[in-house]
Amino acid sequence: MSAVLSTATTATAAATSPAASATIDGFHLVIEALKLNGITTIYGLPGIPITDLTRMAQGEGMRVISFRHEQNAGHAASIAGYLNGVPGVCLTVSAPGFLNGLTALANATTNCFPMILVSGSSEREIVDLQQGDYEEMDQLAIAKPLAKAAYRVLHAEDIGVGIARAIRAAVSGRPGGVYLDLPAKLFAQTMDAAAGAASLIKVVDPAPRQIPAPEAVQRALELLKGAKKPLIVLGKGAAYARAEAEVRALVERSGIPYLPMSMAKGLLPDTHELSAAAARSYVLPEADVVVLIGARLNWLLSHGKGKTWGGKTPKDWGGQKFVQIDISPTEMDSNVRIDAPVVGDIGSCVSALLAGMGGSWPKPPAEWLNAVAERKNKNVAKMAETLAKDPRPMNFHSALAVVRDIVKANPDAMLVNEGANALDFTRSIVDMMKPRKRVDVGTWGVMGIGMGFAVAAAVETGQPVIAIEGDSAFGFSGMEVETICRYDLPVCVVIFNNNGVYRGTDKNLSGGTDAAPTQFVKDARYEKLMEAFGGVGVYATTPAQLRQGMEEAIRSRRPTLVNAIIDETAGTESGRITSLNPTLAKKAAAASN
Ligand code: OXT
Ligand code: ADP
Ligand code: MG
Repeated sequence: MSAVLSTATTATAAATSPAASATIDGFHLVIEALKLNGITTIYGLPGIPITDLTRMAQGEGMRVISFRHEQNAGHAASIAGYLNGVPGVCLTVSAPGFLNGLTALANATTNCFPMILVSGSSEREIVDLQQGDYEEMDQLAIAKPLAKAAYRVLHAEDIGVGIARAIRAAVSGRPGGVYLDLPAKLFAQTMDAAAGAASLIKVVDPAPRQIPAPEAVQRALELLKGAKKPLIVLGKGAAYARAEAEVRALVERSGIPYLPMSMAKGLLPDTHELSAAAARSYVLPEADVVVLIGARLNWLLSHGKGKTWGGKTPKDWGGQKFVQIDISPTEMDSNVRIDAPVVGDIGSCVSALLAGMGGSWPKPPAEWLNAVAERKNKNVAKMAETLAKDPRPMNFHSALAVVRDIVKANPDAMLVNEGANALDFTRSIVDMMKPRKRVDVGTWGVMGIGMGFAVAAAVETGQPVIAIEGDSAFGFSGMEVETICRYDLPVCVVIFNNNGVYRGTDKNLSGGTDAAPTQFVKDARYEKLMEAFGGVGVYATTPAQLRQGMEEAIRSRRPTLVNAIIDETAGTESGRITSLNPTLAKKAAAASN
């Protein structure tokens, strides 16, 4: 506590008269409360009323990463939270800045990423009477439905409690986004420095282990023991839980094939012999008992029913039995019956399963393992054939063959990925070898995470970052290349430039001269954007140029943007989720009847 006291006193002394040197103000209480809890970086965008907070935080030794748009700062904070298990903090101004941060807050809540959106706000008395204050908005009310929790602090002596509550809410149980409203007047409030220091709370055990009930573990083991075609599905919850050692032991001891969801790739190396990623459409309908570990049965898993799961009609259940390991009890039965719910943190639950399995556990029947391996090998061989081709113009596959090699050679590098085709092809072609190295559009399939995630990935890990971006996807956060250059981050952005959303060949249905809604300016020179801020721009029309550009970026650690020109006819509508497009879904349904 003495450290808090002395820093606070020094900082306050600089800003106020000597007589008032034993006081601390709201600004410094916020800073000290964050630092006390191990939060050392703020992602944000300054302005009234938080400009001085950003300056003072930097002055007090925090890293302040200042963005060009709050949405990107928010996404950065959320992925920092995911990578560290400590909430990432995004700081914004009131109304418009706050609103700009909300997409990221909601996305964090949806994806179970712990973050705290801290926004300055206008005066309560004026806001509540709607008297038209500067940037007036009832921010707390607006944030509530989009956040796991939302709090407002009115008095300096409550800052410690407010930040403690925000931290606990963000990381305990199912993680999520928390909103913390700090009205302008709060920052200038002062209190006795010793009392201020005493009011701060260092949160003890913010994400306590949650041990599963022994009978739940037993039920799951009995179900698994009788399985003929068991399958494990790993989700990003398992990656977030840092449960890779336990999960690996479970997979290897049980000998059960596993399917990684997108951000769970690398939890075990994608080259693991029990990975069934390349046999996805075979294992889901065929499996008889499925163990979900930190993965929800949402749209990405076709809600656990329908044709993907072997149902006869699109709505049928496939008849699988499910074990689900999750920290959130209400996740159970959310889409289909969960026969063996195991509620607790993944590390504790998987450890309990391992303990219950004892020394000897029967491997799954050889017919099942052989069938999965056969299907997987066939798909891998087919993919290898496609990747070996070298078409002109370059297509997604020939470009990704290069990215795959570079990621393989740099297993510690972070991979950020967004787009449609640029996302889906990357996911299935680029193997990940280590946990929490792949971050992407997640549960919402949201575009715009790219540069925010890239900045935070570089800041938080210190590793090189490779961002594989559709040209449309990049546009949502592209201005942050200035941020990347300003902080001189080792980020290599690769834009898969196919002149548009999904492809560049759409037609204006009216026959008019306006471009079609999905088309962009042809042959746009995105690399010049990076050059404008002092980074390196590369224009690549061949895999060799792409390889050279990426290798040099990783070697030099200089901000680099490779504009990779992709055949504009190569993509498909919505990538791999064409079936969700209402018109195409209707056509497909008609064709299958
Ligand atoms: O088993 P089968 O035979 O089926 O084969 C599978 C695997 O077994 C196999 N596989 C392998 N084979 C060989 N070797 C290996 N290693 C291997 N691994 C796998 O490959 C296939 C496919 O495997 P996968 O991917 O696992 O399986 P599948 O069936 O695809 O999985 C299903 C899903 C649902 C889990 C998966 O598809 C998935 O995760 N999808 C995520 C989709 C997603 O989120 N997409 C992003 C949103 S699309 C759309 O909304 C876009 N918008 C609108 C918009 C958005 N999103 N946000 C905002 C704020 N505003 C607007 C926009 C604007 S995308 C977009 C921009 C698009 O344009 P860009 O220019 O950016 O991008 P381009 O398309 O590139 O132009
Ligand atoms: P994916 O998109 O990879 O399938 P989801 O985001 O759908 O993953 O699911 C992640 C799940 O992990 C959520 O249901 C969440 O409650 C759960 N989860 C997050 N952290 C933990 C943890 N430490 N222990 C157990 N479950 C967790
Ligand atoms: Mg595109």
